[in-house]
Amino acid sequence: MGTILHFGLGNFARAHLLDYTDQAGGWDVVGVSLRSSSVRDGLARQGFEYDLCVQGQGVRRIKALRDVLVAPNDRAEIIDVMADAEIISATVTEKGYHLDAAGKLNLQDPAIAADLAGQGPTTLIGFLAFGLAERRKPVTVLSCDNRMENGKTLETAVAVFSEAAGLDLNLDAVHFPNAMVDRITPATTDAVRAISGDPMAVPTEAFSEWVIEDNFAGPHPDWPGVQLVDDVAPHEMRKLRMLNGAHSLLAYAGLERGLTYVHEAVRDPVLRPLVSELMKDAGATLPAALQAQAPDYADALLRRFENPELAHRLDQIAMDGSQKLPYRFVPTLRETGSKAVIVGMRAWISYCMSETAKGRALNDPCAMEIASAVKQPDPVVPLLGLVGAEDLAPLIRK
Ligand code: CS2
Repeated sequence: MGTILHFGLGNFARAHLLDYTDQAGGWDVVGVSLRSSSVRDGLARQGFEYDLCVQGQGVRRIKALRDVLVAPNDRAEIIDVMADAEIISATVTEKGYHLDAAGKLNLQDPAIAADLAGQGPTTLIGFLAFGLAERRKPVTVLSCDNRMENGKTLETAVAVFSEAAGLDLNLDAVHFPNAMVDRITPATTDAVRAISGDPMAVPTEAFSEWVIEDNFAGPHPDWPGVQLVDDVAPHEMRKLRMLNGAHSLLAYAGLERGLTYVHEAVRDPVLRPLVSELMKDAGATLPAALQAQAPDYADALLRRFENPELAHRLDQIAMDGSQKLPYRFVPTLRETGSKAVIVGMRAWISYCMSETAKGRALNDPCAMEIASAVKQPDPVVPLLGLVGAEDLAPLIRK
């Protein structure tokens, strides 16, 4: 029996890590919501169990969640659980790492600055730094977010924060394996709630994948189907550039064409060949060993995207472009000059401009920077600067 303390209880975590852990058995999870208590309140009303509605496979009742803590109120308890948990994991999305376009911890970020000033912690980085500083036993910190080298990046961010906070933190006994995570998990709709009858139900697809660097500090659940490997990077590249790259192209170019869902956009006669081209270009950037599998992987992705039952909204994927595009578009564009990625990047830029023109602040941690970039005579360079690609402006300008 072991405990996982998991930060970020969005739908993805409840369809991925919690499903794997529930199936493994013998472990339980204590969840942490960093901001609101709504998920905790909803789950607490039903004993922290919920329905996972797996498309084409029916409903699974997930019971691995033992409790949910809410950061603003339960700080001391979170630090207490952190002192003994065997694994501390996280799905806080790309923006939850508070990094700049170069991937370094942004010490000026308001939430990080507040944590450093002792007004928190409220961020994952703050909780890890303060919690690990009080912990003596070895522990595994497992990032489950869509970033290249997510574990290594998190380790560096925690070290930089701890130094800035003057904490005496010895990370030798803390292992931060990299991991690639995959399962398409849309937001829950009223239709899904109605069908399952569970207000906390989570919809997801049958497919799932989890590749983890074999670098644990101690025990871990016997997660069914998980691949433990020495080097996760090729798998991260494959997934972030092909699946997530295609998703972002479909999101911005699909919204521009007045579409709503992924399954509509992937069937669009203009977007379909573009998506295939993007995945082909991205596949060409992969290490040789994975290039041979890329065409079959691309076909499998198209079938997953075509699934109308998932009702995966394009505007959900369009969020946080400044955090997502450095991994999804920029490497493929740099290495191949991909015309399909150029279309995607141009669609993101016009998305930023049209949303701002409609007076809507973007759902993006760089919303303010985007709003001021859009007002510039030439918004291309400052916008590309936010994703670490201003030097690619000549390629993007029409
Ligand atoms: C999506 C991802 O919202 C998005 O940005 O591209 O959540 C995607 O569905 C997952 O990474 C699939 O594993």
